[in-house]
Amino acid sequence: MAGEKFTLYFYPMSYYSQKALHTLFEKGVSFKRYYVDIQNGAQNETWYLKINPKGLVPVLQDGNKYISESEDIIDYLDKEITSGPRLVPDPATPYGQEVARWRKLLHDVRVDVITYGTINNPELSATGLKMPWILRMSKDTNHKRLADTFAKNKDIAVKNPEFKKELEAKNQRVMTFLETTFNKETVSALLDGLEETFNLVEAQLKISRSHSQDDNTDVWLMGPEFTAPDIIMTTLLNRLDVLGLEERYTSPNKRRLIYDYHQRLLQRPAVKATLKETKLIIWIKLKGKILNAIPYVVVLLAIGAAGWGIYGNYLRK
Ligand SMILES: N[C@@H](CCC(=O)N[C@@H](CS)C(=O)NCC(=O)O)C(=O)O
Repeated sequence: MAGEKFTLYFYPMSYYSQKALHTLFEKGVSFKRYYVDIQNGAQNETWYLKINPKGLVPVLQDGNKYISESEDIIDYLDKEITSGPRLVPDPATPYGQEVARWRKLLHDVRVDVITYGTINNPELSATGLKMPWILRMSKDTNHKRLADTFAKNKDIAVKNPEFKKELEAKNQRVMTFLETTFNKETVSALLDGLEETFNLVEAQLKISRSHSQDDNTDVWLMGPEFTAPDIIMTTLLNRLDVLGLEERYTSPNKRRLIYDYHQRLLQRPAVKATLKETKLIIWIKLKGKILNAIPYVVVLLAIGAAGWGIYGNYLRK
């Protein structure tokens, strides 16, 4: 659409992209979308490395400014856009400091390892993965995809020495990441550690609820205001759901307040819009597959037509 101030470079299934998307929807701003297919290495192409040398999504573009890091995107949008909830209260106030503390605590959860670790060790998922089939996320495909990315990055680094340092560092990270996510004990330990984080969240919701005058009003993590830690919690809860881990962490018998909180989050229009957007991945992937198949279909049709012509000539003889 013409006239939009912001462009979001993102991948719909990416956790950090979902945080940025959710923020844009909470703020009620329209924006241009640019899909960066991180499963096929688009994040390491030179045009993208120019806007984010780390080769990670999301990136928010505002004119000639590019903001990477999902937490910085939240800060930026909250400063720029006055509509929607105030996500980042004044850090000079005790309330603002408490919000900042919760943001850090939740941002530090190693969701990347939890995600790939659960996919690579599916027995860790309590109720089974709910990944869209078209993403083909399995131990084998992940292994192959990361090995391909590794080789592609080496090639890009040779041809573009200005990105060599970044790409070499990235390949090192990819290697370590791969090893970590295949190590069931490490992933299990992280999942156990997450129990403690969720105990803290449950306790915090209890505090927020106890300060509320009325049982029927919506209470978020920090109280009556919806703030940045709620954006992270929404994304985390939705990710656990996709990984089939929601029962382990948020069953109503175990953590009633988190369960209720999640149900309330799911009613927010911005959350509904984010989830709808992430489901578009199926169409984006399908479109990619159809476009990739076109040259083969054309060749097959050409062969068919030529064969038909030869056969016609043979019959006429
Ligand atoms: N700290 C960054 C993390 C971004 C990140 O790790 N993005 C992942 C997708 S969820 C990515 O782009 N991965 C592609 C790659 O590692 O090549 C943030 O908060 O935005």
